[in-house]
Amino acid sequence: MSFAEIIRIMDELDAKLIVLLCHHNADPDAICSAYALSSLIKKYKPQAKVEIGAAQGISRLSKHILKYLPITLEAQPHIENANLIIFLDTNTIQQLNNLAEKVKAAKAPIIVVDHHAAHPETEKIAKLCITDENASSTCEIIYNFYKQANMKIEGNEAKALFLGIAFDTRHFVLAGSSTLKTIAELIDTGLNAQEVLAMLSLPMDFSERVARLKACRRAKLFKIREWIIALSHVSAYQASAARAIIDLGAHVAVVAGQKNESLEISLRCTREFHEKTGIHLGKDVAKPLGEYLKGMGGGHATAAGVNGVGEIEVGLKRCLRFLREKLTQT
Ligand SMILES: [Mn+2]
Repeated sequence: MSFAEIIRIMDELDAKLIVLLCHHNADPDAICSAYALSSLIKKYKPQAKVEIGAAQGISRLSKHILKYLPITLEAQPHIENANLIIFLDTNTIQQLNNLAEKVKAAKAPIIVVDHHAAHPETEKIAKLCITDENASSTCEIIYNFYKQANMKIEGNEAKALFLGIAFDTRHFVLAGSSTLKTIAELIDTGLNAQEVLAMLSLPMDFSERVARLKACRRAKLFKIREWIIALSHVSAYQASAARAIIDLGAHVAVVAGQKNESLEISLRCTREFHEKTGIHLGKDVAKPLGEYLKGMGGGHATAAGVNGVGEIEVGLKRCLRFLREKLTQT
């Protein structure tokens, strides 16, 4: 399975409009792989129009990257007129959110390019799935397309692929030997690794810095068994503040904020806390806390959030109680 097959399908269809789609809240791997693939397609089909669309916008970090790379995103990609649709970094149609209905209604064949295993439902609707679970990122797969096509990669495309790989490997921590070789080859094209890597750091607003520092100063610490739990409050940037408190050394950080009647709470914990206690912040703490606060709560094992109504003090106290109950059960 390779880029040659994509070209063959484009030739068969005499494709004039090709729409590349990224998952909702598209991350740097998604937008950068779409950008590099669009450039590669244009080299083969200079007459064809290639659009890149992302369901319900892109992530904050992706927006930041757009300041450095000339990636054009269509708010309303012309899915209905497309001759070919290609999903990037996206393995289910549900990840396309608001664009899913249009894709379902479209007549164009679908190709999936992803480093996650193809979902059985997606395999049914796709004409071709190019998936490689050994690839670090979708960008690495696109890099291999360039190699297969014997196309030189340089300039902005090289930067884009470098960024996507750096992001998905958490700045190379998760990169294996073949990924690092790819990275070395990208650096050999002449890109400045330090300079490009810096594009992945979001500049922090002044108000965010103040919010994080205030939340740390106000934190109340509790020790339950061997775990340090920090409760705090700040009127904005609760999630960022909770991350800051974890970085400082707490195992669990809960940061609340009140706006008028509504109460927002962000929860974070270390991976170690989740693994050793089995506590899932989203299911075990945020969900019941959301119900208690007459709102909603949920999230991941180590990062969760709650929206509800009530006083900060009440929300934090109840949260501590849920944690204490869970910790004394295990
Ligand atoms: Mn990815």
